[in-house]
Amino acid sequence: MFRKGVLVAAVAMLIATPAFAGSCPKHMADIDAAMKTAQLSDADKAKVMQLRKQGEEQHKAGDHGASVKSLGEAKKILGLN
Ligand SMILES: [Cu+2]
Repeated sequence: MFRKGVLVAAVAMLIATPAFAGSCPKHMADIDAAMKTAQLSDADKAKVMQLRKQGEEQHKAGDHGASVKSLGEAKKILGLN
């Protein structure tokens, strides 16, 4: 029973982790694509770039929850989400 539980946990992590970690680069790509055509004030543009940078750093540090939150805020300014 113990071994089966470990196996189930390991498989669940294998499935869940890449999917979760993988959503950050997708958000970054969405932001980069939207920035090319975005009609934003300089202040909003700076805010988006700041959040985009912060999100990337959080992602690289393994803090994907914070990263998704920062990138989500950037996307909100861009009118995405
Ligand atoms: Cu991430």
